[in-house]
Parts: sequence; structure tokens; C-alpha cells
Amino acid sequence: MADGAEEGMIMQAATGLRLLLGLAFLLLARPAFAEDGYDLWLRYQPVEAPAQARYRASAATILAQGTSPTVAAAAGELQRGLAGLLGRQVPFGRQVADGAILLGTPASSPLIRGLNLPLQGLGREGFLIRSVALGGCRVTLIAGNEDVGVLYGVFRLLRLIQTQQPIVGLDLRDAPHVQLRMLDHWDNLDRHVVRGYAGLSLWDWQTLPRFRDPRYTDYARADASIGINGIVLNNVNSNADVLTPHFLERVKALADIFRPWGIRVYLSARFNAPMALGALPTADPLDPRVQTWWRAKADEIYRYVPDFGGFLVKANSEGTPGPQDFHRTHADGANMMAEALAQHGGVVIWRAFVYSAANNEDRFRQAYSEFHPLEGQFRDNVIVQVKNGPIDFQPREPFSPLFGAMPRTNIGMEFQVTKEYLGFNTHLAYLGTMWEEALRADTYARGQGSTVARVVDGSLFHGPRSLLAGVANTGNDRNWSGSQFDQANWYALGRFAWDPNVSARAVAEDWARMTWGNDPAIVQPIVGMMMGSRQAVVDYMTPLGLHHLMATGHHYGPGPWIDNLERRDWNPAYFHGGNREGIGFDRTASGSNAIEQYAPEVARRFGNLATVGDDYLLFFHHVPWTYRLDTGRTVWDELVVRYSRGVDEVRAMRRTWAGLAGRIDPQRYAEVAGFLAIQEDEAQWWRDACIAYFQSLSRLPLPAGYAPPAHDLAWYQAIDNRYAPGRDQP
Ligand code: GCW
Repeated sequence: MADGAEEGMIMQAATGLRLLLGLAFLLLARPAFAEDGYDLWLRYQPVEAPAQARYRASAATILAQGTSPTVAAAAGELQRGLAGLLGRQVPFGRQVADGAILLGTPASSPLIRGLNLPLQGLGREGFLIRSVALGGCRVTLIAGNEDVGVLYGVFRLLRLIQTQQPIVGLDLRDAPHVQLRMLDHWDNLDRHVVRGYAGLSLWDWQTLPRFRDPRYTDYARADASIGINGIVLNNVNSNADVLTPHFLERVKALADIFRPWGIRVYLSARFNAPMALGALPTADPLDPRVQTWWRAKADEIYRYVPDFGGFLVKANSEGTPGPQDFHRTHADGANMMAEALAQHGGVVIWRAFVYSAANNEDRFRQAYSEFHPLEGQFRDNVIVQVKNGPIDFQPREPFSPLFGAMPRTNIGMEFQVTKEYLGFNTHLAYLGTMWEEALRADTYARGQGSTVARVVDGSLFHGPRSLLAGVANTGNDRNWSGSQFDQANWYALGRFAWDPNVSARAVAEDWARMTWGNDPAIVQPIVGMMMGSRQAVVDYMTPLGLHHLMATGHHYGPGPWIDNLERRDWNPAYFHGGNREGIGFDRTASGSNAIEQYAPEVARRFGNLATVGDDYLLFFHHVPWTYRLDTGRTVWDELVVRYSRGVDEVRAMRRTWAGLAGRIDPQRYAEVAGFLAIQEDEAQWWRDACIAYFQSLSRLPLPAGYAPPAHDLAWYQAIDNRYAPGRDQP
């Protein structure tokens, strides 16, 4: 072989090797799998080079003092997070060194004990993060009174790096404002998730307790990262079987997995379980046999789960059994169960979402009518859990009058994270703005500034227990929540539970940075989309204070014409009150007078057409179609304008997202783009169906420049979505 040819071959081989090395590098540098959303906001992607060097100097070793599973979880998460963010494994150290991150409590760490830190006032779950000098070394310490505080502190430090905040010169203290920060899973025992749009239940009762899917731990990590400390495992329309040994063994397995992450498990208990499980002829809460049964059941549960949180109960609502079946009150029922749990430190969370077949008054009024007379009668370990609005998780509702009306009762907040009434998983609707609106509303219970947030965090009435819960939106879809953007609602629920006064925008921004990246060219458009998204849904579904116009049963899509259901208050037509003359639900003194359930200041504002505002106009007033708003338009015209604006807002979101092409990893980009296309179609469907229907009542022409619906009313009425997901009874 001639020299030249040999040289050529060597060169080729070298090029080949370089190519191979290059390819290997590329493969190593990229995540092994395409991003699909599984990692949620805990992606721990590498921060950019210059910042990375700075962070590395303050995160050279991890010095975790303590042996508990919670400290181990905290240290493990810190190491995992830093490895991703800083692109290298940060070793565990044994002694103080420059750049060490020191974790511990005064009890677990001699170093922290020696520092006499101001940990008072931080409670069990609070933490302190400080940059200090220890023996001549620069150290970042994360300290709490208890291990779980350290865990929360670790997630906070990670968040600082994830959102590219400095981690030098730190002096940060924080503690949750609400005691019980919960997710309520409406999961049936066959894994069907009621109002679930993200696949099957995460809990695989069939393979538990032997097989402990690693996903359970990832779920707990995600919850702990946002401060969730309680999980109700099963649907409020509960099956008594969950209280049998077969399930309790499995509940124990989950509780054992969640415990290191600061999470307690709770169960939805069926009120008539003593009968349903075949033991007794009655479930009367004042019957001693029933009391004994529940006490024995509680003792049994605590043998499986020593830190069991307690029961969530939906009683005498939508057909569930309850104390009223035995001519007893909600307080009788709740107190009896609370008594059984009290010696173990458990609580009863008793839902105020009740409306009974016997009560024909405005649905708005019913929860208050049943619960307000019971003020002062509930035990200390009972929390009455109230939905944010008086109707039912609608895109917009005023706050429930029960907030502010029962100062001697623990009142907790129930939000719905899963978007039963806001477009399921395919509509992008960030709920942070809705929750902010609800929490900032002023009840005037103790004069101005008596916000719902202050009722919920206990700072207004100083009750012994506080709670903020969300109906979970998780399932076994790879992306957990059914869509990328619905993860933001899970995230926000935790942040609002931690601090009900947090800003929806700040939460959106943190989430966007952690979930999509820190580049302002990504963060700004995404936060912009999120902040306007819920108003868009209100506009194209139920503008101007309309509510409950969703189709029957599954609640998927519009059904404003429905008026033939068995109960008056299941019918959209009942809620919008539209007829030839006008539209709206009169809840003033000339109507149901529901406004009287509010403090006088609030009642006056909502009761007066001049002060009610557009957002709640038709929620509280019935007005003629020609009634003129501040915008100068009639109600009819304004309705058309709002419906149309909602569709335009979705189009704008699509354009914004399209502008992010190439900046977002392809799989997640494509999913969001596809879902936004669905949302636009469905927004148009909502607009057209509602306009077609309301026009059949108003018989007025559309304002100039607004396109008529694509089809006639009958076409929309014929749409049948009986197979829509998440139904109550599949
Ligand atoms: O909004 C309604 C839902 C029901 C749910 C109920 C409740 C679990 O449509 O599916 O029941 O609220 O909150 O109890």
C-alpha cells in the first residue's frame, strides 16, 4: 500500500473517531430521554456556565447531620438537584469545609446546636437558610426545628438555584402560614379518577403493598417541594371498603413511602361504613354502638399508620349518606368521628359542599343555611372544608359567604386543581389568578381587611386548625397532570397553601423558570399566557357572572339550554335565568336574597347594580337584554363581545406559543401546541353554541362586525359527548 493511501486511511480513522467522540458527547450532554414532563418543576437542568461556577463555589460539599429518613431524603434530593443543576456530583462531607451546605436541626446537628440560631417562631415546618462563616469556612446552613423544616429548606435552596437567584449572603427564614396543606384525590378503588383527565389513579391497589412503584416517591418529592403535607387517597364519594384490612395494608405502604417527605395520609370515610361493612343496623352518630365501632376502626387504622391524618367526609350531599339520615346534624356526625380520632391526634375534615333533595332554596344559599346554625358546635379537631365559591368550582364565582361567617369554627379552603369546569386538561388555564382573587376577597367579618386568606390561614379568628386543600389533578399519564400547563396548577396549589397571600404572578414565574427555562424570552411570554388564561376561559364559557352552563354529567362543553333535569339546580337554565326579556340570577332582596349571607358591606356591593361590577353582574342580578353596562354596550352586545374576546385570547396564546418554537424541547412544545389548537376549537364551540342559544332568547341581532355562529342551535344541541373522561359514574 502506498504511503499516501495509508495516511489517508489513518486520517479517515481519526475523523471517524472524532465523529464518534462527538456523537458520544452529544448523547451524554443531552438527557437520555426526550423531555416529556415527567420531571415536573424538578427538572434540575444545568444552569449556564458562568452562573454555574459561582454556584459551585457555594455548593462544594453536603454536610447532612442527622440520621432520620427525612434528613436522608433532604440530603439525597439536594445531591440529586445539585448534580443536575451544577453538572457534577457534590459529595457528602464529614466536616465543615469551604462551600459546604450544612443541614440539620438543633437535635440532629451539634454544629447547628452550637450556633444558637433564632429558630423560635418557625414551628415544626419552618426553616432558616443562612450564609455563615464556620471555623474560617464559608458555609450555607439549612436549619429547622424539625427534620421536615430542613427538607423544605433544601427545596427552597434548590429553587433559588433553579430560578437563578444568588445563594451567597443568604439570610432567609420562612414557615408555612397554613397548617394542613392538602391534596384530595378523587380516586376510586378501581383506579378511575372522578374528574380526572390525566389517566388512571396513581395508586395501584392491585400491586400494592408488595410492589412499591418508584413513582410514589417521585409524587411525594413533588408534593414536598411545594410544601404539601397531607394526601387524601380516595374519592369523597367514598367506598367503605377502603377501611377494610385489605386496603389498610396498602394504605400503610403508601404512608410509609410518603412519611419521610413530611406527608401524612388521610382517607375519605363513608359515613354509613358501620352499616356498609355489615357490622351494625345503624350509623346514627349518637348510638353508642356506632361510636364504639368508629373508635375501634380508628384504633385499627392507627395500628397500620401511626401518623394517620384523619378522615375527609362528604355527608348528605349528592346522595352520600350522612347524619341527617338519622335526624342528626352535621356537627353530631363530625364530632362523633372526631372523637374517635382525637386520642390519636387525627382530624375530621367535613365538607360543606352540601345540597339536599329536600331543600329547594337557591343552591348558593344551601351550605350556609345548613352550617351557619352549627357555629360553635364543632370539636377542635373538626375542620369544615368550604369550596371557594358558593356554587361549584365555576370559572368565576364570588367567595363563599361561609368564609367570615363562622369565627368559632375551623374553616378550611377547598379549591379544585383538576379543571372539571375549565376545559379539562386540554385548555390552558392557570388557576393561580383565580385563587388569588378568591383569597384576597374581603369578607368584612372583622371590618375592612378581613380577607378570605386571613380566614384560611387562621390569622383572623385564631382558631386551632387551618387548612387549604386542592382536588388533585394527577394521574398516571407521563406528564402527571394530563397536560404540561396543568402542572402549574398543582404547583400553585402548594404555593398558595404555604402562603395564601403569595402573588399568582410570582408563582407563575417561578414555575415557568423551573419548568421551561430561565431565558426571559421564554419566561415572559409563558407567564403572560398564564396570567391571561383564566380570564380567557371565563370569557368564552361564562362571561359577566354566568355560571354552570356546562353540559350535563361530564361537564364537557356548553349546555346552556338544558332545563329538563330532575333537580332544578342541576339545570344550566336555572343558573342563567335567561328568557325573552333578560338574563341573570337575581340573588338580591327581590330574588333569592342570597346576598344577605354576606357581611353588610359585601351585600351592599354585590346587591347594587352600580357597584356589583361586570364580573359578577349576572351572578347577582337579572337584567334586561338592553341593560347598559359601563362599557356603553347592552348586556346582549357585551355578551357577544366577551364570548368573541375569549376566542381571540386563545388565538393570541397560540401565536405566543408558536413564537417559542425552537426554544422549547420538541415533545413538550408539540403537546402544548396541539392542546392549544384543541382549545381554540373548543373556545369557538363554546362561543358559537352559547351565542346561538342566547340569541334564541334575546332575538337581537349580533353587534356589527361579529360573525354569527357557524351552525344553528340544533346542531350544537345535538352534540353528545357521553364518553368524555372523568365522569362521576363511568
Ligand atoms: O362539582 C361536583 C362534581 C362531583 C363531585 C362534587 C363534590 C365528587 O361534579 O363529581 O363529587 O362536586 O365536590 O363532591
